[in-house]
Amino acid sequence: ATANIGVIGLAAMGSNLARNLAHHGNTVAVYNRHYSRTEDLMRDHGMEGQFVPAHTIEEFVASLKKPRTAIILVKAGAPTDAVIDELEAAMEPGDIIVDGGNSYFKDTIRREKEVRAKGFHFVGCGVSGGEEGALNGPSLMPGGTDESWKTLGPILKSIAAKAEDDGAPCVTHIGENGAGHFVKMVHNGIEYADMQVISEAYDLMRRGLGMTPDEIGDQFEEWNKTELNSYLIEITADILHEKDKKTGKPLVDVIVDQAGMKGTGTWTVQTALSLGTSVTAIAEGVFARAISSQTGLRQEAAKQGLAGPDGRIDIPEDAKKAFIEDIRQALYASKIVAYAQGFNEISDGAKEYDWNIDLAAVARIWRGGCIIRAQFLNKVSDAFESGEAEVSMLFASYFEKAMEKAQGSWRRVVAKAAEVGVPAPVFSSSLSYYDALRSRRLPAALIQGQRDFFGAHTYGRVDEPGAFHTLWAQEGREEIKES
Ligand code: NBP
Repeated sequence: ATANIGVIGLAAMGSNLARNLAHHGNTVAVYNRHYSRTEDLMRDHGMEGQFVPAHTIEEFVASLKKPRTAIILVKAGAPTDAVIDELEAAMEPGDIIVDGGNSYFKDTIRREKEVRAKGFHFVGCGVSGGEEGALNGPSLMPGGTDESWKTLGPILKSIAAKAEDDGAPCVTHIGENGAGHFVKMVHNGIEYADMQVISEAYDLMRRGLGMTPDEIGDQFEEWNKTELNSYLIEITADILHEKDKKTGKPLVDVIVDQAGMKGTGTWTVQTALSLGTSVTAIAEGVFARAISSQTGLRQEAAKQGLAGPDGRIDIPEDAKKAFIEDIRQALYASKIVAYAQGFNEISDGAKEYDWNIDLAAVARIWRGGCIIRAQFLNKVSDAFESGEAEVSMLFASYFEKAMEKAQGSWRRVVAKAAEVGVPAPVFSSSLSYYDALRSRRLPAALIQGQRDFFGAHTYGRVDEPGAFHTLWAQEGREEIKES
């Protein structure tokens, strides 16, 4: 046996990760169900490092040094279970099975339990950064035992992206069993919100202010020099500057306006709903994609010609610049809310599933390699590091100040969007979330009254402990104390 790590599944992600491992001095056993992919990898990239190609899973396992460590990169779901079964049959207790696919964290919790019962280690590892990241340095979110981290940690550190500011590898041991895939899921949820706030800013400049994609691209380029500096802002500028080869039009204008999704955003929201965590910015990001793809509904709406203003923001030329700055501030404030909500979901998940997750470390490993990589994650990790963000990122002094500064702009933008009829679901729901947090008293008191009225669900009183019920049907409406 010569290989210190193995990769199973050599489609886009697996072959790139295997190459990345080989580039960093690992001897990599490689195996794919159909040998043709293994052949392709060896033919096209075999000279890039040390690979040990295998025709069968037994051959693959035999080529691994102990403790044998195999990273699975096959389609999430049943294919992953099938490969785990095959590995278990060929491996020995003490060996480490790593699932690098986009698995649902509850599947990972189940698999970890089953695999551990047979004496193996199981690591569910979130991998972010797409194919490019897998090759040149992803952000990695492994969950599993401390013991498996001892073997796996140095290997993962060698291939992870390095943060621009301090060169730290973008990987940390997230926690036990499903913790890594949970954090990866929330990462993707935040990504939905982040992409949507950028799109809302674009829409307000495009439809609202009548700017061209080129002009807006220039604006994003400028914004990328501010606290918004991030991968997503950078690629947005590039996309907006791109011209269609066929028609010469801005490419963005020939792309169908229906956003796809693969499900991790939906999982983030479903999980938040069951945890009772408010993740409105993420949810609106997911719903915005959903409505974009409800083609029947949109076609019918177009036929009906629903009444409303035309989206144009009528402001004098000399006020335009200030309004564009308002939009930038609204984007920043909404983004901060989305991240605050995402981190709350991670905290609530950690409580529910008994994980000890270092939120500062999570923010640090998102600084490089992944899609949401951004300068501002340095501030996020500082906020968690200092303890100021323990309850919410919004309470850390840096973000408190940012929100204070942004807030006038944010309100103007949300009000203007509503007035002219440009949808801004994440801008506006984030502002509502912020205002709900600021409110000393919420109208939930009235809801409790309603619940007690029709369902005798009881309510609490502000001046006395216990549960109370009003006999609404009775004359005189007597209140009774239930406990
Ligand atoms: P795919 O998700 O397209 O899966 C293709 C691979 O799965 C092939 O190697 C295929 O083998 C293998 N496979 C299947 Br399908 N069924 C199998 C089975 N029953 N037994 C053994 N192998 C089986 O590949 P990918 O896009 O490279 O993604 C791999 C994983 O990484 C997925 O879980 C994905 O969600 C995750 N991920 C992807 C990205 C991305 O940007 N693409 C990013 C982050 C995470 P075959 O060649 O023999 O058919």
